[in-house]
Amino acid sequence: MSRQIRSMTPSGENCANFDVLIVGAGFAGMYMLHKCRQLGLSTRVFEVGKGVGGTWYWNRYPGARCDVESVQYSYQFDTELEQEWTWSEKYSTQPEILRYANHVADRFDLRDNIQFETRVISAEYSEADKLWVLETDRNEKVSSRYCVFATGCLSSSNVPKFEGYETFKGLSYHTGRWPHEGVNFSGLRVGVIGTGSSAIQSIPEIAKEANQLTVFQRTANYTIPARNSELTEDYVSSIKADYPSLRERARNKPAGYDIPLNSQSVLEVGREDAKIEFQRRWELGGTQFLGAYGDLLLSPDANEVAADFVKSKIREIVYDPEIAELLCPTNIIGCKRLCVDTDYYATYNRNNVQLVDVSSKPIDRITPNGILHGAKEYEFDAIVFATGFDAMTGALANIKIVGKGGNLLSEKWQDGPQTYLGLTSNGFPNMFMITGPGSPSVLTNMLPSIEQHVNFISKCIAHMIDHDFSTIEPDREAEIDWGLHVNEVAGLSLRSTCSSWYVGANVPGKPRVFSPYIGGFPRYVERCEQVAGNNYEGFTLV
Ligand code: N01
Repeated sequence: MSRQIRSMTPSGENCANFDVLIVGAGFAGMYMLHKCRQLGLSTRVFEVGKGVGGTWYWNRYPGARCDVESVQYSYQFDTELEQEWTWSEKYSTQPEILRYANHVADRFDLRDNIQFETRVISAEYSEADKLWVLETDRNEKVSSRYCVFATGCLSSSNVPKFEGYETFKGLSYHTGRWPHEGVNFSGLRVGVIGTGSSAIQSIPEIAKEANQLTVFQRTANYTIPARNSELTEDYVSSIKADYPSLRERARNKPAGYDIPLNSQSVLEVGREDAKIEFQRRWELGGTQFLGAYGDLLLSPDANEVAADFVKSKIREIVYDPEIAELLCPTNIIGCKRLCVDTDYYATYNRNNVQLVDVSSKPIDRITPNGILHGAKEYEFDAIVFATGFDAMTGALANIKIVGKGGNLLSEKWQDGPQTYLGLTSNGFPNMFMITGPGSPSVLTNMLPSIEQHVNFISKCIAHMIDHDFSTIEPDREAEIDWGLHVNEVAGLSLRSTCSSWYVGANVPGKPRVFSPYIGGFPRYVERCEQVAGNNYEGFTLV
């Protein structure tokens, strides 16, 4: 059904006007655009990249693949799309996911409404006109009634301010901004800084190509073998024959991801029996490892049992006992995001790979020839910064977002993000965030979380139009209550207890707040449905 918003151009501005402006053309922005078009709303999407795909457009480092099973890391809003697309592997590679994103863009004819190679630099709310005015790096201004940020949770690259960074004479790359033409490391001496998911996926691949590879590890990480495999025709047919059941099972799981979960306490079953279950899950591979028992992320004693199992595996795989000990993490398993790998630990058995521990003494500086650590200069032809992202809030912080009364979102959030449901923020009417801080987002399978948010936002906009409302804004009390609830549930999990990007610890000066909502996808969805069902409880509609 086509809906019309009688919005006008902001007073005194000569700019094009839309019903909805969307920032970002990853999976969130693409689906938001599709829904807006279904509602008959005039919509424009701004995207920095030359193509769609977001995360999967930028993160092209060797070995990049998703660690959520492909058949679940996919849209479910269109049954024909589900049927016509066939995933080739259990965990898709970045090129395959990007092909999927492009397929969706073509199939739903999305490109005409996306303006590529355009960065939004500011978004200001005009109270007089009840419009958002966005300014881009192309010196243009556009306005709209609604503004939706689909800017991603892990899209703003974080390169720590290493002294001498700009003096390096060799090649340097960030995993999250990888060159489209790829990089040939053959014959090169390569340094990798970081041992998070991106590093753990890329290190085994770079090691196969490079002459020498040196990894600088600040915090050892737990990783579980992926056990990736090609999907058989039979398996794909069985999934396609009953996609709704799979989606339904996933929707009812805390992470919106259908993996086997056991609610039993590991402390009740005892270490020996637990070992059998951990071994079974180790052989199965993937993040389901942490679903072995219900208390692994609740009790330090329980967590230790799982951690000890993984450490025993590291000691089994890595030949050199000293290197094995360096690779054994000392923190809680699952506190930082659990990684999934192919041959990560075994890579340290290669003659051309060395590990440098920078945990107690940080990297001193980057030099023209490489990296100085302690008394030693490591010489490199290329340095890979696998140093992660300014997560959850970084992409929003890069845009000057100004709400009512000329107030800046960055100032409002200087002690941590404040949102209602991770979707909206008081003082910023008609503004939505997809998978924003305070929503399950990064603790879930992103695709269903994105779809749930987009469905919420599009229903809300339809409701506004149908009832002739012009603005929606969350109440401050509702936002405060939601923030308290997000904090309260975070405090119950061991996940909030260590220095990770979940709490912003990887970016110096960032407030330490556990910003995703850890209460689980089903509980969150129920709350959103309750809010919408009660005429947008906690919001003021004008
Ligand atoms: O980033 P990270 P990432 N000196 O922040 C180190 C998703 N993802 O890009 O732990 C030395 O995890 C830092 O050390 P420390 C996934 O959600 C998914 O790898 O802070 N080292 C750490 O080792 C993931 O969690 C997939 O002590 C420094 C590393 O850099 C998220 O993205 C694949 C340093 C950064 O690790 C981010 O992963 C890839 C310094 N000054 C990513 N500064 C899949 O789906 C930072 N480090 C599989």
